[in-house]
Amino acid sequence: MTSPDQAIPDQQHVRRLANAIRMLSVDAVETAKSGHPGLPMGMADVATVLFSRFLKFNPLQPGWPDRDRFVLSAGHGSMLLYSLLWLTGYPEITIDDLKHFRKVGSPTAGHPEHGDLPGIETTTGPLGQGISNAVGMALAERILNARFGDELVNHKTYVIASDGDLMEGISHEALGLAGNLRLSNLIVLWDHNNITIDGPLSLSSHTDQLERFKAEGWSVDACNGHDAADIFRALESAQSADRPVMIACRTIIGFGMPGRQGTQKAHSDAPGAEVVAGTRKELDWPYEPFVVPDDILNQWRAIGATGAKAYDAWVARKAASKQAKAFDDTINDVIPPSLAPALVKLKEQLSAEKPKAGTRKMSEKALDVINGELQNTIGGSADLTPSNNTKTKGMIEISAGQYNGRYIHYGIREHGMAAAMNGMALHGGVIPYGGTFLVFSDYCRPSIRLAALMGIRVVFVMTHDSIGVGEDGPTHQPVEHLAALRAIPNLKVFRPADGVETAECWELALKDSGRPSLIAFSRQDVPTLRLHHTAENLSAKGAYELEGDADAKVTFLATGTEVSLAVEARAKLAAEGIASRVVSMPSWTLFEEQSEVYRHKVLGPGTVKVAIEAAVRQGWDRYIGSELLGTAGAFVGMHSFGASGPWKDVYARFGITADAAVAAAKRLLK
Ligand SMILES: Cc1ncc(C[n+]2csc(CCOP(=O)(O)OP(=O)(O)O)c2C)c(N)n1
Ligand SMILES: [Mg+2]
Repeated sequence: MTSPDQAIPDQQHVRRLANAIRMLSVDAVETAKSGHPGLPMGMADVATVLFSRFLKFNPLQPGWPDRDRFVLSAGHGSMLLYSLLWLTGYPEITIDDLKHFRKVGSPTAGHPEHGDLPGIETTTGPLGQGISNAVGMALAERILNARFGDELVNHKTYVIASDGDLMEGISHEALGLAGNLRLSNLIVLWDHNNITIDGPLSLSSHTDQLERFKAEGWSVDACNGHDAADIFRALESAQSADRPVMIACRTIIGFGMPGRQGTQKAHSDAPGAEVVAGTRKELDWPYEPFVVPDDILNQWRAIGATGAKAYDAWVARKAASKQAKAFDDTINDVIPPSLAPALVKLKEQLSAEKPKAGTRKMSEKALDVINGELQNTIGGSADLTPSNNTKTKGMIEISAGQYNGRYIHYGIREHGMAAAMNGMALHGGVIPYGGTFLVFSDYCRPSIRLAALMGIRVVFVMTHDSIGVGEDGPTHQPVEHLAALRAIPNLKVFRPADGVETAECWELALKDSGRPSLIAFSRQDVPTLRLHHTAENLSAKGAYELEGDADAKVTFLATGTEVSLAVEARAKLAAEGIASRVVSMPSWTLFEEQSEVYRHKVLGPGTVKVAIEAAVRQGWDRYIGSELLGTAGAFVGMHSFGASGPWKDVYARFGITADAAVAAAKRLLK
């Protein structure tokens, strides 16, 4: 509700509503013989006040763009969320789903999985991710608010975060970002129960969280998390804050579970029949498992129904708004049909002009076109803007109170940036892309993994993609990263060879609304290789023959900057009368999705294979054969960390050269 009822909630009333959450959680965990009852029981009162008095939501319209977002960052407390979804009347969740908590095929997974049920705004479980996604959601809200005004976009993001969420390093990045951007629509409810798995929080932390948040520019407050009036007071005063708010809710973990409450024993595990019976008694809940008496259920359903009025009013406002169509297009992240021809034009221009440049610069050229055609791309970088080439002409910066821009300075917060981008994509209405060095993809990896798991459109721009980084040396030279990223299911990994492939890969990344993409770009210059213009996106199949002879004896397989080495190697072989072909493989991910016939043909049956990539060999055996089985082609690439020096010297030092590829081919032909 936008303007919460002023009446102070009645303690006993809230307690009884909350006890429904508590017992459903206990019964579900007991039935599953696993799970986490402690958090749902501890935070039930807080959640009840939030859902009944503040949260703007409509279970019958879970996709309502102007709903408040509720993020259970401490995903282990999933039964809190599932109970609330069922109690408030989301039609997609049934009492049977609660009975099948943590069972294969049930939407009530151990931790909340976005997409399994409406109302699960993001996938949580890896601590720290949810609170960081929430920063992105709150930011997306402000960006859209700046564009469409209060009448269409004016909502809050609420987070329940646990001790663990706040101890994780990523939380530091997230709250620094939120504080700097002064996201006053973000409210974090910290489950301040002083307990973690190993025991009292004091075993591992004495952080003064209130001071910490304050230092990052947040407004802070504290309340007794079992006192309805106090919770209400804190939440109400948070509504008008001029900065993000953190409320420390002092709670007792496992509230109502005899012998376990207040201790780490309440955190997880089935309590057992005796404790369950004791809890029923303690909470004065004399009903069968999974039974919520009508009076309580009806009250919960009434809470769920309250938001319909606000929803209807919003629908009416939108219908009357001149911006209705623009808003719908934006919130649905429609890619305008003009994008494809604009990128084709760029490809044609590049094929004609043949620039010699780093693919990161080519990425900027593609982004110039993209950001001109799309209104909802939001760029950014983790303090490497001039290196990542992520900021294009005329992009206005987003800053505290100024949300009408399109570029975010995430600061030196790679993990926080990746998680915030996930949150922005989940919110909808913006398509985030953000950059750092490929070597620091490790710093983003848990969030990249979650983007892939959720299947959301986020574009991770990773420049300086090999030993071609040069002088900065092995700390800055990725070698194992491409292999590690290719191992993440549902992540599209791209490594374009030149400006033309770069434009193609960008198009493929943006067009796919159901998957994240990661594009690796070079620092060092490469020649334009696609000299014959095609309107067709040749990168769409993941790999294709760039050039070749019909009677080829050798196939060079390469990605990114090494494709030009393959082209050079082919010319050298040709001079010796040996026919060969060059296959560019900008995306293994997409190549693997092609028909067997296509893949077979592209790989060049009957030819010897030489793979060239300035990265570790892992994965290449699939295309060139196995050394162990004696069927191997050759691999020209990295077998160790890199070295500091001018990039050409580093390539020579590790034997990644056209001559090495030629020698390898000849060896195989013998
Ligand atoms: C990144 C990450 N590390 C470890 C875990 C395993 N884990 C789940 S909950 C938890 C900490 C429990 O303490 P707290 O966050 O305070 O939750 P509470 O027990 O109070 O519910 C840990 C270590 C995890 N889920 N995510
Ligand atoms: Mg805790």
